[in-house]
Amino acid sequence: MPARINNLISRRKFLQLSGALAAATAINNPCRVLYALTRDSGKKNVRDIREAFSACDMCFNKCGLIAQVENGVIKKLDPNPKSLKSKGMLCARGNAGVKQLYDPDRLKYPLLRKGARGEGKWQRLTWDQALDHAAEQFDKIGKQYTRCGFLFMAGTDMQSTFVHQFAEVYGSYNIISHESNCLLSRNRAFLDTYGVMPTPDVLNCKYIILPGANRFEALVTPDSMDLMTAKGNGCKLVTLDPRFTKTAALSHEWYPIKPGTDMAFFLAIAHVIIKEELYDNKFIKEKTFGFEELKDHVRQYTPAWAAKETDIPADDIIRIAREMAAAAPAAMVYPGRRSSDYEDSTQIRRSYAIVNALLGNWDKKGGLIVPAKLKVGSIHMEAPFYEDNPDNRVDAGMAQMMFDEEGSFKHTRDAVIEGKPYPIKGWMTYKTNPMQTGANRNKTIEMINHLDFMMSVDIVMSDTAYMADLVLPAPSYLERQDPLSVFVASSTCSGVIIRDPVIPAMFESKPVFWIVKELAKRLDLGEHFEFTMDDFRKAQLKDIPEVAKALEKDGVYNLAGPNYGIYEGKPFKTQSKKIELYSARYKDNGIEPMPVYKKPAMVPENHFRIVVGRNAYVTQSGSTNNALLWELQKENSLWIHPKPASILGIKDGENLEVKSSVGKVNIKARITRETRPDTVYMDTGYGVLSKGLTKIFGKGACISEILEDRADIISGNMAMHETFVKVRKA
Ligand SMILES: Nc1nc2c(c(=O)[nH]1)N[C@H]1C(S)=C(S)[C@@H](COP(=O)(O)OP(=O)(O)OC[C@H]3O[C@@H](n4cnc5c(=O)[nH]c(N)nc54)[C@H](O)[C@@H]3O)O[C@H]1N2
Ligand SMILES: Nc1nc2c(c(=O)[nH]1)N[C@H]1C(S)=C(S)[C@@H](COP(=O)(O)OP(=O)(O)OC[C@H]3O[C@@H](n4cnc5c(=O)[nH]c(N)nc54)[C@H](O)[C@@H]3O)O[C@H]1N2
Ligand code: SF4
Ligand SMILES: [Mo]
Repeated sequence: MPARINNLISRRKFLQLSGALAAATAINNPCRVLYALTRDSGKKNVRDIREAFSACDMCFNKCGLIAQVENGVIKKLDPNPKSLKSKGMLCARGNAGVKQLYDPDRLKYPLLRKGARGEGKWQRLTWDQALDHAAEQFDKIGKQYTRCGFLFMAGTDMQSTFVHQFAEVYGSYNIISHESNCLLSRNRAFLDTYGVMPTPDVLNCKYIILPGANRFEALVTPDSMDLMTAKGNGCKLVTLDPRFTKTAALSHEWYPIKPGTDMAFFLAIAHVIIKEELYDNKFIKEKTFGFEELKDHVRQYTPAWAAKETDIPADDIIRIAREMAAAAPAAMVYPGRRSSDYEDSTQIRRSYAIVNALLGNWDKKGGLIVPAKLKVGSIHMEAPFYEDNPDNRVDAGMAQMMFDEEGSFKHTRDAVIEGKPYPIKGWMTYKTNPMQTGANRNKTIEMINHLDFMMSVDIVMSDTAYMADLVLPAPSYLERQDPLSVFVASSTCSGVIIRDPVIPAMFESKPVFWIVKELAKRLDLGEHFEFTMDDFRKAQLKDIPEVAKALEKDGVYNLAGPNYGIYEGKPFKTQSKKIELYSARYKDNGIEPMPVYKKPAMVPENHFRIVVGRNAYVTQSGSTNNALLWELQKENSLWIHPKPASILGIKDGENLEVKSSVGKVNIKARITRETRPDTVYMDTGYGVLSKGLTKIFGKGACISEILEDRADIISGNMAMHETFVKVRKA
């Protein structure tokens, strides 16, 4: 069917499905959408066409886009070629943004839970009723349990900063982001080695090892784009992944490494580089700390030993070490992104950081760099002091070196369940879905059952919203004005991107900035939010007026370098003022100063290790119900290798039961050689509880239901690859 006809049909279907939508639109935004739709299907010659800049929000990358608007309806999203970060790319999910906007499943007005939690019975409220009710709960919980008795959790978003500011003026230190389920152990490792989190200059690199970094499916711009260009320019790509991902398929070499053994591989690489003196002596002397200790330490980690641990032949390890050293400094171990995998993930990532240091790629073209970043302003906010508050966050001290500003979802959830060190009875979530993305779903349910009040701000009835007491509808990114987003990307640029409403907010949806302002007023804290979004943006641009012009003209501002050599002569922000191969600070904190390899637990007989990952058309848990993306995959399945499948008598497509120590799910088998025989896999975002997600409800299984909630010991990052499951025919 031609795309245009298909579009018209689906728009009509959308209108039928959503009578409430039409009514709400008519109230909010003088019939524009309805009017435009009627005009469009009839008199095609009366057309009001315009284009508007925005930033994609189908994942955190914020690729630049240009929306095509016809008679008030967004028809299509195109890439903004001026964005150097996204380099003229809008991925499948980015293109599907229109279906997120016009999704009949969108939340339309505030809803109050009726009946039991998770029963799915709701009462429609006006905004005044909803905000009065919420303010009452905030007040009550603050008085009864101190202000820290309220927990705040906001996902990746330009407006998340206002949720954090609201938490601070309300008086709670218990603020967590999604990051303790994502990349904190990676950040910990690189910060503790280099004093800053570097950016990989993928574009100019000649040799890249991608350890479980699935850049051609788990898209990170510009790295995903640069990787392709670099490959075209002769860069060698080596992927280590227990699964044959698209990245593995596009790499020169793929090793299905035994899960949990990457540190053995990199310690052996370090062994070869040091033993064969393949490093830059001057660099090591001037810029690193603890080389002699490292030399002694890695002597034991021979390639022959690592081969047995990793299932990667010793000869290949030796060859890769030599090839990398020959390409250095334009060679790197890609730092990767999600590191919520093992209990020693910080130390695993330290081993990547150390090999990078041995390659001498710091601050060099094709190496690890720290691009110049724009200094944007903000509106200063003085938070009141609440005398009765406890001394610390509820999860304080539960990991050896937690990031105070991020905390740990895993440890916070445990603390809420135990009521220790003090009770938490309220929870606000904004644009995050821990019911799907926090390992061990039953524990999240248990946590919620310990609360007096839970409030969720989302665009659809996510599983997390489904469990809440009060659900508030938010506008999508195409209907909102956000603060400016300042980003640092790769070598090519850092910059600023702007997001203004392309069309007015539909239904009764309200941005979280407005929500927290209204709550603050009701809690006598209104004085802290006496500014508009325009005021906020003006403050951001105070010292960089040139940016405003570019944003107006191009929708994005790109800051060209300098990107290399900017660290020359500067001390590293570490204890020794150098790159720490050896960390005395770790030693002082009772942590191994250099990564010490510990064999991962053996997969018990008749069991598999289950790992987490992504494909190119799903963003974590958030887009499986998107009409366009859903067409690409309607449910998930369990990837299982033909060998164990045949032993278990499992046929392709057959129904399975997958059981771990914390839960069990039913899911269809996908028999494939694209995973190791000892490792199974399923996509995230299926097996939902929410009946409000009409396309995927009842489809597939929820991986978080069976993932054990272990944590990285150092950072408190969730560790999701430590789970073993038993698989049998259902
Ligand atoms: N099982 C499993 N767990 C994981 C991961 C995994 O792959 N599998 N990945 C981990 C990683 S790397 C990360 S980053 C985290 C991410 O975990 P989350 O922060 O939970 O991210 P999403 O799953 O994308 O959920 C985003 C939520 O925001 C809602 N939303 C989308 N757009 C808007 C909007 O404009 N406004 C509002 N108010 N809401 C919106 C969506 O409906 C959805 O409920 O999960 C981690 N946990
Ligand atoms: N399409 C798409 N793009 C995305 C996202 C998305 O959800 N969808 N999410 C964004 C976010 S928030 C993030 S954090 C990034 C995540 O980006 P990545 O970290 O690159 O992605 P993942 O797919 O989570 O994971 C890693 C890979 O590690 C493999 N793996 C499992 N165990 C091991 C092991 O022990 N060793 C090795 N070497 N590999 C292992 C898995 O099979 C998987 O393919 O992607 C971002 N981009
Ligand atoms: S990578 Fe795709 S989904 Fe993410 S911001 Fe860019 S276009 Fe949007
Ligand atoms: Mo992430």
